[in-house]
Amino acid sequence: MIIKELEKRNVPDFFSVNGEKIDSLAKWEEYKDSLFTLITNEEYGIIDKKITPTIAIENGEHSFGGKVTWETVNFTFENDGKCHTVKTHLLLPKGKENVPVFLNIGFGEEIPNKYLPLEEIIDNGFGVFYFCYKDVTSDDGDFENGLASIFEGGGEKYGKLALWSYMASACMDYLMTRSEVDTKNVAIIGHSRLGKTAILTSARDPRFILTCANESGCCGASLSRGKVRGNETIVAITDTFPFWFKKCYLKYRDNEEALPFDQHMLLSLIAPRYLVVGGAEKDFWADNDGQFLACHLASYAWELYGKNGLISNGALPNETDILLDGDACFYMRKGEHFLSRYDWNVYMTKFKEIINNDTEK
Ligand code: GTR
Repeated sequence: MIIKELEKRNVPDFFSVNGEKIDSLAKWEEYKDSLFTLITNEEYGIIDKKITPTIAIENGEHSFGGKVTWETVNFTFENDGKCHTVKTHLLLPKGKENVPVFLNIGFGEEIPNKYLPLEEIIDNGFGVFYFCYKDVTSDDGDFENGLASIFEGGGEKYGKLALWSYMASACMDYLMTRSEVDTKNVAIIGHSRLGKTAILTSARDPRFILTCANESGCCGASLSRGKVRGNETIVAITDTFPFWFKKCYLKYRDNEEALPFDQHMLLSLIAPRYLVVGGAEKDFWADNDGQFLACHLASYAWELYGKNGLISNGALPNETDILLDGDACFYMRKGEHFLSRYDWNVYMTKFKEIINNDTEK
């Protein structure tokens, strides 16, 4: 079944370079950086200037009936005389040490919000580090505001996904400084465009043990090749959101076969760490089959590390498949495009398993 589907999609073997198969871990490790550069050059762009932000903590009040310590942490970035401050929220179970944390890039200012059932996450023993993506920069073609205003080349050199991703890695830098945080166990989670951001971030930043890409779809976890009616294509995404990408990405509109990679190669850069790709049955736009097949293809990278990628029975996924046994996981739930409590529970289940396996060693 998978083989037939892949034939239809016609995805070249991108684990071969100039006719030579990447058939050892050493070759893969050697190739990884140039692969990431290729993907960012053609699609997302990158901000290569590293700025250490000034950190100011506003308060550390106890919320949610006293069980959460909530700090507002302001990151001020300065570059060439310009500066911008991004507000973040560190929400930790009060009094707990060595806390595993989800870094969540979110849509709303409010906490909790419809995509962030904070109390349940805290009750499961996790902390949350949260920022609203629009505090980083607006979700439009204006590269004169927020962090976009301090890094030159917006649109040409990088798109908005790269900027949100830049902020996510800055958050990771900060988490590394916090003694309450189990810095070996930090996951990144985002929904939809912010799922794309989560993948992009983790592909570059190996400090995230787990990547939760919720319904990230086109230019996220799903293959660009072989879209069918009802799936989002590069034409559709760049018609509405051209500013998420580098301008040069437009050359792949209706021209997917010219891409020198496909999205599974971005996923493969997350190996050997853990990945969970989530889909929803009615989310045709995100192309569930394409997300599943991308996990399947990317598994090759996990195998090079002697790990399992996606473990499946070889059939295309159905609406309630939860394939969490491997290290590159995929699941689907009923319903539409959304980051629900159900989804959080799947991600928390996998995260707990990772932590428990680690402590057993
Ligand atoms: C859609 C977009 C998708 C997805 C989604 C979202 O309109 O086409 O790729 O990112 O928005 O972020 O909610």
